[in-house]
Amino acid sequence: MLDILIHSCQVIAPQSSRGPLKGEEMAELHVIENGAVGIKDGKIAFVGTAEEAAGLQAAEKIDASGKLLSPGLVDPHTHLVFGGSREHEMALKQQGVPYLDILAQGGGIHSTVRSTKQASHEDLYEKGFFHLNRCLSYGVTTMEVKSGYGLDRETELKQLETAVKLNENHPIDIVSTFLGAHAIPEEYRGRPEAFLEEMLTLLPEIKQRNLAEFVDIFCETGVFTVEQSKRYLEKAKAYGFGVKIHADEIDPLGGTEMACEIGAVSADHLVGASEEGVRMLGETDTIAVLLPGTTFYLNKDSFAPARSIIESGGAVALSTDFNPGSSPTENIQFIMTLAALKLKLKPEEIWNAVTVNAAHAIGRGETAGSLEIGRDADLVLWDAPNYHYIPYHYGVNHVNTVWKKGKKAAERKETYAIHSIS
Ligand code: IZC
Ligand code: ZN
Repeated sequence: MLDILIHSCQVIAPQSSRGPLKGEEMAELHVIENGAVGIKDGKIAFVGTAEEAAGLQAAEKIDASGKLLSPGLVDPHTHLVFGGSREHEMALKQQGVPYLDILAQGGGIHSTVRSTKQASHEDLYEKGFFHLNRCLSYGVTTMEVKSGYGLDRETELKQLETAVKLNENHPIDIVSTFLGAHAIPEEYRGRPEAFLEEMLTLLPEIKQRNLAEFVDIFCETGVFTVEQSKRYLEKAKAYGFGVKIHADEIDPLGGTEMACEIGAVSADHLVGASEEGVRMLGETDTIAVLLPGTTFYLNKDSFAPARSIIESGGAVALSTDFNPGSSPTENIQFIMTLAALKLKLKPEEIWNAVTVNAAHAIGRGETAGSLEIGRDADLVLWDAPNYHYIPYHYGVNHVNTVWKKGKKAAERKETYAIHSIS
């Protein structure tokens, strides 16, 4: 006897056990029309058609006619734990002041570092919990969270410890990344190498206390060069971390090639990736995590070369890049719309990019981003008739219900008219 049977809806059932989907495979989405999914003891126990499910016993049967059922989404690149916010920079943006100029003038990331240093563990935890709730409400059940707003031992550890506690207490599963190399703090101005050495001294403790699985670096003009990033990430690998990189986000420096060369699990952003970088993504296992919300919010015209990456045989994942500066949004559904319009991804590619490939981009190919028997029942029921609908009807939340490990974790709550005018 099943605990729950959700039936009579369109089911999309990507399978991350097949490995990340590369090139043309990305357009293959497993869809069951008039489908059904059964849950037992927190796991997926049945996947098939509504006819096949007709005889099954279940404690609760949900008629989901006219709706869509998918696995919980995976958001593989966020800076979720931070103090303060940066709405005061909007006027500068409107005047056309570039992101890197704001950073060089001591604003941007530095502004968030100041707020994060001031915040207590409790402040960060409560704020993080609030944002996580929003991510969950948009259909995310697993996500990556980076540090990087401390740039010193104490505050970086405070951020990582907060993420661990959030992971323990919130339904969303969090995968942590150490991004101490996010900017060069004032005390180290002109001495990036010395700062990277200092950040490397944190790695043994982070490893030993299991505070992060990945190490990331912001490889960008005025931050860290490709050479510095390569040396830093190679050392991180030697300590046993998986590595990620913010590559070619604003200026085309060659971080994409370097990421592929050193076997990074993912290379993220890639707006300025070179042809060689795109070719290498097709030939290696490094996953391209694309963040079109950031390009949109930085007010740029040119987006990451997603089609070329797929045509070269690469694997693309999508993410919000949720952070207080270049992408203040938890809405991964809006990112799916940008992926359709700006990256020219097909709906099937988009769904694989926020499930299977996103899971592999954070080392969770075995546990997340999948709708297959035996997996955790992380599911989203959508107020949408089919999977094409989510990227299409944009800027609003289509989630009806989210289940995490078979338990209802979020439900649509909207403001309805309190009474009708009769
Ligand atoms: O806070 O601006 N790009 N890091 C690299 C960011 C954006 C986050 C931020
Ligand atoms: Zn980022």
